[in-house]
Amino acid sequence: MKDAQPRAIYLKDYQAPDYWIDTTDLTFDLFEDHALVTSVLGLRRNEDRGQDTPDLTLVGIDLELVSVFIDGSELTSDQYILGSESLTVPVTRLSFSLTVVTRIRPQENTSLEGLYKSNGMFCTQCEAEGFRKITYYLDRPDVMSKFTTKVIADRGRYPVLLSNGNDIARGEFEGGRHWVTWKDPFKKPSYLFALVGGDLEMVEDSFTTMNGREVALRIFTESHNIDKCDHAMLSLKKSMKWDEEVYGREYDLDIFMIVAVDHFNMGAMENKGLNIFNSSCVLASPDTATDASYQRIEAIVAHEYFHNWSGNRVTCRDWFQLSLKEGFTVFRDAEFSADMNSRGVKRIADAAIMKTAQFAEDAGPMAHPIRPQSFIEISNFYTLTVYEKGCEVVRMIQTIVGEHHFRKGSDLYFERFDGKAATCEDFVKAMEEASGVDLSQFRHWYNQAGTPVVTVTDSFDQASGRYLLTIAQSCPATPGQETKLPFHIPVAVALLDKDGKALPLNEAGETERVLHVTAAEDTWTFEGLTEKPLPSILRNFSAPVRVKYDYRREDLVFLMKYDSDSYNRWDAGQRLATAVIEDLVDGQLKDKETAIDSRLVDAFGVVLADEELDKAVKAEMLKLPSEASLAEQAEEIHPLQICESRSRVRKAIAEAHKDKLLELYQTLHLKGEYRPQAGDIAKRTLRNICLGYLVELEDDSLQQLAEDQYKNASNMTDLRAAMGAVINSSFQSRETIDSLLNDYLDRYKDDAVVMDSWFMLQSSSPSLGTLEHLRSLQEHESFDRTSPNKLRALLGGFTSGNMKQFHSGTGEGYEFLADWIITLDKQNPQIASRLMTPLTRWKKYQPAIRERMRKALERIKAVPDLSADIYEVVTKSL
Ligand code: B3K
Ligand code: ZN
Repeated sequence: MKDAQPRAIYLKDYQAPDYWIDTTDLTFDLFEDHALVTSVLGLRRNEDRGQDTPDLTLVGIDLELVSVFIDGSELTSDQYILGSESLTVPVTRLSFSLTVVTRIRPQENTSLEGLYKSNGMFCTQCEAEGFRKITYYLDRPDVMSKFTTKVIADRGRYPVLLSNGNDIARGEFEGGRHWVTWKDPFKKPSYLFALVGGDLEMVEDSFTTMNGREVALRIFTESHNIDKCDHAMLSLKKSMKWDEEVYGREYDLDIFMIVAVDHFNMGAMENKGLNIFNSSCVLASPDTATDASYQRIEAIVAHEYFHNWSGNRVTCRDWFQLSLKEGFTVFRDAEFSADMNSRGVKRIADAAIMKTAQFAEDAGPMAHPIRPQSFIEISNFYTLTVYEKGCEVVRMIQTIVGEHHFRKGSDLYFERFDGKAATCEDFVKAMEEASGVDLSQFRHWYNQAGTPVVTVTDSFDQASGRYLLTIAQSCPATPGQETKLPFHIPVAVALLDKDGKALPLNEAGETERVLHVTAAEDTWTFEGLTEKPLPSILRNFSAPVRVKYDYRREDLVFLMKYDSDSYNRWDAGQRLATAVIEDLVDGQLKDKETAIDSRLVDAFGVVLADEELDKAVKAEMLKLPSEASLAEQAEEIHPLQICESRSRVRKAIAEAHKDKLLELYQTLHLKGEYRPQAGDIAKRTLRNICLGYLVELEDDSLQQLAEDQYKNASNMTDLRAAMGAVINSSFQSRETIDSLLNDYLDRYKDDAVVMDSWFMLQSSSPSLGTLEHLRSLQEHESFDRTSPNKLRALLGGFTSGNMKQFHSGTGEGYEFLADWIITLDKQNPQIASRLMTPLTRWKKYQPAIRERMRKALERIKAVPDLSADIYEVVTKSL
């Protein structure tokens, strides 16, 4: 029996373990209907907890216990206690060996956690608490052990057998079985354990480290995908080099492996020396992957590689510290991507995710600090808050202590905690010690949830030439945290004169200054000005906060044109567009005809015509705020009005600037071989944005443009963009749309990753993605309900990417989602829980919608035996 109701655990209750596991020797005997796991643990009393020998309790889930031995003697069943999720054995010595044999059924494991099968191959996912589905263990990250793993399987079916570390021995058994033994010389927690067994091919390369050591690099996939690994390999080599140059971190084993698997709950996993990846985050070729996938692959390969130090060599003491490894590693991968591509655009893209999705999380029922104080199911805390806001917190530390001290702090942190399990506090202390900067107040970022609001007011006194900038901060209440203490917020500002030039702010002539906002309210004085400047606030998104300043629309137009900070220049455009679209939403609600503010349309024309503007930034500036972003900023969400108003503005921009859009579309056409490089990517992105606008117009020749681009595309980026343009256009016939969809299907039906987009393009299309259409798609032969990627494409595309259809009718979309959640909860709780997120935001919607969303949640809540994952989210949301 499981606990009747899942219970919360608290950070404040943390206790060190009673025992350490110095060595872990595992043997896996893999068969077609089960696997036998023999685990030999070298245990030692944690003497900090006493000299006595209390009973040892190990955790285990869904295991069939076969036998238990202590120091070689088998225990009888009255000598141990077998709980529903635990095994307790008596202890009489300070150190001893425990052998446990269990039987597990990877073939029946649909949760994709622990050991499972994907397309006939064995693979594992152990973070956070999946190892307990493999064997009884102290499955907690502060227990670090040296692992040796022997894998035995049929040679024909599973010629490749992998685990962490180096392979030290291999051999054959009679009956066609073979074995390989792997030894990992580094201590690690169980969540970093990995095993793979399958019929895989590999590409191989090598990297010479800064100290001249040769590391073998291997990427494994099913044979039909073996030609799609080059980009991941190149990304890996770039990451290894970058981590040496920027952080002084060298790789430590003789071999680094990546395995691509189709069925995977998230993007990838940083298992020591054996990263396991979702195929969609590894495989790329010009005609199967878009520019966006190329960049995502580069970023994720880097992220997982960087974990080798920030996560593996130095790990987390407990799961409340998750942001210690994730926030820091996201920061590292963001900086890597900025160095490899366009820094300005990377910052804009990251800020956009924060402002639409993370701010929404902070404002929702699951809001938590980057270091949560409690959780029911840790899987629910792999969130944008822990990852992306965690990254922003690390970035603020760098802004506050300076780049030089930040690097000294990171060196100190790695040195001090190498081979150990650390806490967020340890990280902050290392930064404080290395820099001499007091971060006491800054620590509130780790404890307090919610997005701070920074309200800026200013005044200018002509006679004295004095300009005053007053900054006040506040933070809304979040569940369990009614009031907040003031944060330490670094706010980067510049002051623009009437020609748009940034004024010098000190003797050295610097034009940007970081204001350290620490009080509830504070005022800064700038002397010697001759006119009232226009402030450019929170440059480069220097803190994860909302800025309130009473910009006039002309001011925003001005900033769009002159601000030298790419992020703020973009943000000014987003603010203006949001305000204009909100006018239209208001008008619709009041049944009042409202004209589109021409200043926005004109400003977009200026952006289009600006020859100086970096193309990548220009592309970003030409995107209207997404529906999700408009929803996030609304007091009360009126989804259908948002969709309609936004689309009206798109049409108006297209109409006003048709010629310029067409001219850009034509001149940006790239000839020659596809290269996933920043310059080319910017051109393709900009060109496809132009296409998106052009198909808003009822003009046969423009509609033809999209169709022609589909037919002539020489790479997946252009093909997918053209397909999107055709599907989403109101002026294309169903016949044309179907013929393109069929063509795509014909070409790509055997490529699972490419087919994900086929589903996603349809489910997220406001015209095509109706409930009826979704029901037919879920029966399609290329759909696979056991594949998280397919589920995300179909359901995520609909609920998060198709505001119009998800909210249309009288709640049928919510009931459809609820049905899926209830089914999926039995199969794969982690995926079910993720997909439920859109429903949890019900309180922000207009009353009729709110009520229907709540009803769907209530129905889920009433289902008996919910997983801890769904139970936690549903009870916190209602
Ligand atoms: N550490 C993994 C995430 C594991 C999620 C488990 N539910 C991937 C990453 O952040 O690199
Ligand atoms: Zn990570």
